[in-house]
Amino acid sequence: MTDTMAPVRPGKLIINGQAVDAASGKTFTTYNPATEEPLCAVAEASAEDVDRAVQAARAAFESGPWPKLKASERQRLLWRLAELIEKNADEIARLETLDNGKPIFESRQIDLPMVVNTFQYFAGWVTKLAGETLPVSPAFFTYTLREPIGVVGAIIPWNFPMIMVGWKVAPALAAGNTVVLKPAELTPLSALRIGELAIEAGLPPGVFNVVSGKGSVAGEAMVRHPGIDKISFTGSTEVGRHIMKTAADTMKKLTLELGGKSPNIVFADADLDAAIRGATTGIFYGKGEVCAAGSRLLVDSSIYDEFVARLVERAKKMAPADPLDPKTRLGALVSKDQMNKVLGYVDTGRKEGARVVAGGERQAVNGKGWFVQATVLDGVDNRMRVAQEEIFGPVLSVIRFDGVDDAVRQANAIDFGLAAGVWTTNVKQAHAVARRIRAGTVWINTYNFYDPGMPFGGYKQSGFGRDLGPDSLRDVTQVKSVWVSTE
Ligand code: TAP
Repeated sequence: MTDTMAPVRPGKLIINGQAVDAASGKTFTTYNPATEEPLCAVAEASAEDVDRAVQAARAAFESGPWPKLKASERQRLLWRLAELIEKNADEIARLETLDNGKPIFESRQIDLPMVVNTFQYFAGWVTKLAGETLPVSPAFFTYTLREPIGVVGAIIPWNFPMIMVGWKVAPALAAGNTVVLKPAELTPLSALRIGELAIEAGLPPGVFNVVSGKGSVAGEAMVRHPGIDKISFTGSTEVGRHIMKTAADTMKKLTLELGGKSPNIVFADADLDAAIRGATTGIFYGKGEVCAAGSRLLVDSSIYDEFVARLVERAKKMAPADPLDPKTRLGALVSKDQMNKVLGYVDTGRKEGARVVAGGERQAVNGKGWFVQATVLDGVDNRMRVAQEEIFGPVLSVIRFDGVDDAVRQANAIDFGLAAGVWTTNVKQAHAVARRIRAGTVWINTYNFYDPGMPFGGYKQSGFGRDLGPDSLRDVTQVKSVWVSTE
């Protein structure tokens, strides 16, 4: 029994430790992609609200209690926020599924624990971030301080809203920064709820602010605001490029996590049962609205026909269903526009000469919703648009290769470099190919695994900088060199 009709509270901005309306009083509506019905009204931040949030974050960074806290106290606050997220897990996961359309299985069993783990992982780092004592000359005592950058502006996409809050906010706060976060207009609810929980956890006012609103207004105002020292962005390559140009005016530091079209390579000697499972979850997990989706499946010629036949059989069993049903594994796409974009790409594939061997159509659930069938395009050439462009939906492009060098050549023949998969039982080949692939993450005999301890980010036009892991802390800190004369 689903409860999509249960009311969702209107969303308010989180500024300076308070839930507030937009200065203009304006709101926008967020929708349930599975029912096409409105969920609630959400405060729509303008440049004025962004400015209020930045002022609050600046004051909190420069003169609030935040910079004066003992590291162990900051650690305790982050841990407390993790505990509150866990305590409210069912509510936040439900909000995420209602707002985004992803299966509740993913929101509750995968995404929510990831957010909790991320805050706990970075809470652990608070007391371990250290500078160095460097031997330069007996005439000086020389050391470095690892310091926060200041106010971090986080701009996040709609595909993993709550996970992105963890990835952007936890390391920034652990390092002593303050944050202004803008969730995507399509999916603001989980970030706003976590913002409320940050107040309950006792984070000082202004340390973590959330400004829901349009990218072209609130996002743009953040990138232009001189009071923000760094932008940490996850989203499309196109918007990332625009942000990079705009941020140059105020010389902001940047982390850009952008799009991908990741190769998932199956060699003839692979454990085929495992590879079939990996190819399927690699694209259909998260409805394929996953930046690291294994959306280009490269299969060795000698096993190609058998592999595609088995893949098609599996894809045809993956019918879209009610996202609130715990058994559902394929939810609704985030919006009507996204559904139309994805179906448009299926048509493009057909015109380019690919064959639709599974799915390819919209499939309503209970007569409604922006659902698209699990789709497999066979006979794709790596130069086609469906092989080179990010579709961001449950559409797999299958490409043939002959031998290791051809596999690596085709895998790298693309502007993106976010992730890749390699399926083989040959250990030497696995590691050799992992080195030759130009991507920020390579999964060998697995796919789509993430952990707060492992850095994640792109090569090439998939961006630069890293979320997660120790590397992410380098991206939210700066180093000061201190010279003390000892003579
Ligand atoms: P975008 O359209 O790029 O939007 C991302 C965020 O940027 C949203 O919050 C958006 O606000 C905001 N934005 C839009 N225009 C802006 C501007 N001029 N200035 C500042 N902010 C602006 O991406 P999306 O459609 O939400 O997400 C899908 C894309 O994200 C895919 O390409 C996917 O590959 C990528 N992605 C990458 C990763 C990683 S880790 N590399 C992870 C997830 C997603 P609005 O929502 O209001 O437009």
